[in-house]
Amino acid sequence: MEMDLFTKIMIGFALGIIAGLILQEEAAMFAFLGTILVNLLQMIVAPLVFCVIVGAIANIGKGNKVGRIGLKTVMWFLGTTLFAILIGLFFANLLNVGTGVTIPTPGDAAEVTESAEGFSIIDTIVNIVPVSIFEALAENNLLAIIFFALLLGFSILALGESGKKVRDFFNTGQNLMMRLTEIILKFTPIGVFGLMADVVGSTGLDILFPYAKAIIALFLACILFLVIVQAGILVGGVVKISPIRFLREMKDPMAFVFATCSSVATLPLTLKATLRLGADEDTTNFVVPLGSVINMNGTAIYQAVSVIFVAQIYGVELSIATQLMVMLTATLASIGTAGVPGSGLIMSVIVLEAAGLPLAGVALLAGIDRIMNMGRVVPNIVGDAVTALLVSKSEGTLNVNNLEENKKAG
Ligand code: DAS
Repeated sequence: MEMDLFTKIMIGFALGIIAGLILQEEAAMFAFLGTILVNLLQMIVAPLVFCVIVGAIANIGKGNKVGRIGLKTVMWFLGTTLFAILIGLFFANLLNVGTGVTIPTPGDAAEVTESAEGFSIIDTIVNIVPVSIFEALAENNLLAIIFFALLLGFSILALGESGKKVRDFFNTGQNLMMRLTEIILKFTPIGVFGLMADVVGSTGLDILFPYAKAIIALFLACILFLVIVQAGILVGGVVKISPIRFLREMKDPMAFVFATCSSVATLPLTLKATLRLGADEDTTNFVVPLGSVINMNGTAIYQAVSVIFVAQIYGVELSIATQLMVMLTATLASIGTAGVPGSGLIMSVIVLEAAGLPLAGVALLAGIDRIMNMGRVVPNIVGDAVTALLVSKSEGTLNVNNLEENKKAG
């Protein structure tokens, strides 16, 4: 029987700790395995984001109604994502998730701190428009990649029927990149082993404390986000569906996504539950699939927690300007995150890069990624269902009372 990836990562994690304890400083010889993992994750970022965004836009359909629904949907997606990041930053700072151990910054520490501080808003805006898309792809310049991908996606949309071949090309490209992500993540247990051996070899078991704090911060932030935004404001207040009923209908997709860590794989279940809750079919079929690709509230929380975790572990102070940059990048990173297991980890490459933090931090995060993924993926799908209900309500098509009818539809 094949062991699942989670079990393998946990074995790599445990063996890494044992090797570090036994070999102490000499365990540094395994550090290169962690570096290979970081390289692999960096390698996939640009093509993954590019294909995900182009595919998501090129598939949204046309017409006035779609335009109106689309605008409301995207505004709500963005608003909740920003709020999610704030909650993530709050809990990460409250628990000081990265304190308890300090790992020396790889390379020149001064350089790292300097790049974290030397950030300018004007330069960032100018850099959104790439001189060359190939350069943007080569440099993992997320803003520029998203800018170009959006333009390309809308151009494909404008081509209508004659753009079918290009659309199919990008749809296949999206699936291809997701498959490639799965393959790359198979290396995670080995990378995690090398990294844990190195870290435990040089700092002992102290790293386990920040790990525990980061996991707790993420879960608390996700729960609070679900309660305030989804259950409180929407389900209870605006849409007026009782949270109990919402949970009853959503429990299957929530349990499934918790186990599989994939919003895309959970899509059929989320669609059915949203219809049963009373959202109309057109809205549901537009909002939920789009959300499974671009709306990742839990991933946004995760990016906030992970950036504070890595900064504190390496003893880097994040200025206010850098924290603002983190918010912007984490929002975009969550949009570019594919709905497959581990993709949030891949996107943390971008967020750490934007904050000028050592990318070795990604390998540190890889050790606890599956557990973090289980937590963050639940708000990801709940956000999609709630947005569909909200948009449906605003269109006057929400039908929350007729549960039997909705059951048939779902
Ligand atoms: N696992 C992704 C999802 O399916 C998101 C992530 O990795 O953060 O939603």
